[in-house]
Amino acid sequence: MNDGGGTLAAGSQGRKFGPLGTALVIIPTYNEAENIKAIVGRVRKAVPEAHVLVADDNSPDGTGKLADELAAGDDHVQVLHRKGKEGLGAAYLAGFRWGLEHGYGVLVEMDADGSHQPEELPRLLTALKGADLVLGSRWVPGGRVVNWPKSREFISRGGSLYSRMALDLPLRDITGGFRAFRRETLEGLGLEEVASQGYCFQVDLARRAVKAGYHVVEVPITFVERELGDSKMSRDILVEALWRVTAWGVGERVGKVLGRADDDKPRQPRAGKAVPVKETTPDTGRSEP
Ligand SMILES: Nc1nc2c(ncn2[C@@H]2O[C@H](COP(=O)(O)OP(=O)(O)O)[C@@H](O)[C@H]2O)c(=O)[nH]1
Ligand SMILES: [Mg+2]
Repeated sequence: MNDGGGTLAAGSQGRKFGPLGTALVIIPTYNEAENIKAIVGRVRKAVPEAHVLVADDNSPDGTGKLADELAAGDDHVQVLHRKGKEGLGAAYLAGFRWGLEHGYGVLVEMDADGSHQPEELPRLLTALKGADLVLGSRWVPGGRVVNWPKSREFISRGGSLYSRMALDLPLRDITGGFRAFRRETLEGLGLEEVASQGYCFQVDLARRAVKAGYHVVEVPITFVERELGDSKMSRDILVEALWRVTAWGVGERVGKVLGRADDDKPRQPRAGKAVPVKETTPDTGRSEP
């Protein structure tokens, strides 16, 4: 299904959703000098009304400086300079905080390396009109990966399957990082408690959203493996994901046995209720478009 309406994956139906505010596309970078200009340009073209925040971890290859040059010539582009490499999760948490503080209504996660195609963003945003969280998904009908070695596909599919079973999540692509959140969704996830950093950061957010009763929709995407620069995937990142997902799964089961079902209770009233959403105007400190 490629109509942007999304595939129902989890959460309640029949809800009314408020209008979407201005979107901020957060792009975490570490050594993406070869990719940053092209990816920001593609986002600006695909969704001209959206703003971009590059969250750079002081990349030794000068990505941050290139991003500054882009920002100097475009009032829709901002750069968050961080002191050093702290992992994808920490960069996103800082980017979310910045976006929420500046009043954005939609926060988007997107990689810098072209794996997530900006041209698919309008479909994610269309689906978000009827959802709390939209996941770009490789593993629902219509989704696919291009130029991935079988080994990467095996790890990715296996990671989602394991997370799905261990955490009892009705989702297909749980480790993906092309996502659109309503600000209210992020505000309800308890981000201050999130400590995960690599792939399990994505699992952690998806798990929190489902357990909190949010309406999560998966939209098929075509994921294109990077052509330039290097992947930061490492054995440590995989090990972190494996132990954290396992620990969460065991924790949930033990909690159930001991009668603590808190995790399964929605943090927010869900079914049949509209989430109050106010139209927000980002305060970027610059003149508005
Ligand atoms: N700020 C920041 N970005 C990171 C870090 N690690 C990875 N990234 C970015 O996260 C995105 C995904 O990383 P990538 O290496 O492509 O992972 P892969 O797609 O799983 O191979 C890219 O835009 C990276 O530049 C980090 O420690 N800090
Ligand atoms: Mg990548």
